[in-house]
Amino acid sequence: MTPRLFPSDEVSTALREGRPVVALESTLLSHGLPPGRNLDLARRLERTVRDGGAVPATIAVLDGRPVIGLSGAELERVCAADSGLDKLSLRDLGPAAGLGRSGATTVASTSALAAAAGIGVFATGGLGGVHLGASDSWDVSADLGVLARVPTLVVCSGVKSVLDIAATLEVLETNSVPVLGYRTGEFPAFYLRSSGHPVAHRVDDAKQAAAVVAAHRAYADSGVLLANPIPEESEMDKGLHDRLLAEGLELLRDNDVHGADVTPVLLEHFHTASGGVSLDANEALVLSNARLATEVAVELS
Ligand code: PSU
Ligand code: MN
Repeated sequence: MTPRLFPSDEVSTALREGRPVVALESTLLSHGLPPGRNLDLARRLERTVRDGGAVPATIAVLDGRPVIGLSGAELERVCAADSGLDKLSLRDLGPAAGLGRSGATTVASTSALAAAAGIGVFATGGLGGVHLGASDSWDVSADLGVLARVPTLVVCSGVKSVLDIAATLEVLETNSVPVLGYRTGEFPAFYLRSSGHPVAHRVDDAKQAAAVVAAHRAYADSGVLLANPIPEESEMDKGLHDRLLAEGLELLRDNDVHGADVTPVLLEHFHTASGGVSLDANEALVLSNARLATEVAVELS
């Protein structure tokens, strides 16, 4: 059965003509950034992709329709303070489509929708992963399971240190997802350039990344993770980072926060308690990932 997808005219034309397209997710806009800043970033991300010579395809589910390449008005709707959008992982796509609901897509659902639409490259901020204490809670993001099955290149800045990074890397290995460090031999930790955990492979330019992606497709159906550290000038101070992290984890415990709410609640704490420093960092890294993803998409096409 062909999935019901709603690509914009621009995106379908680009795909038909074999021109590069870069997918962008919407959860980082609606659930990861405050209204007021999210729309501006959404537009800058799309401009970055265009400036690099590719077509941006921001993805969300609107009134039950998975839209691949939101229009300007749809982007405004997703970023509105009163959007009321759900956070949709892959398990939620069927219910949202079947029941006519609207929601923002995570790495898991964006990768799956992008692949179904024929888009091979996707830029985001941070990947979901194995949560601390997952051996009791079983909280492992569906992002990992989807990367195991969907042949999308995901360009991100690693995972947050609110996750169990070592366990996340183990699960990626188990699922045969190659993790490439971009100009680094260490896995990045979102706000920080390094987590201290080594990656097995390093690439130094978009051409090398594209060569790996093209070769990987011949051997496995899994995706590829290209881990691009936050730009040096935007990296968060380690002391501030560690303090916010400890506070955030305490907040989760005190308020009994679980499941899909964990990441949004933590992000909100980082943004308010850092007086916006984490927002600047967040924006800088996503823009840098969009730039890199575009370079790779251009190489692949
Ligand atoms: N990490 C961030 N910002 C985000 C997310 C992760 O720094 O907005 C979002 C992404 O959409 C990611 C999702 O796919 O959270 C993972 O959520 P969960 O752990 O509930 O699967
Ligand atoms: Mn979870």
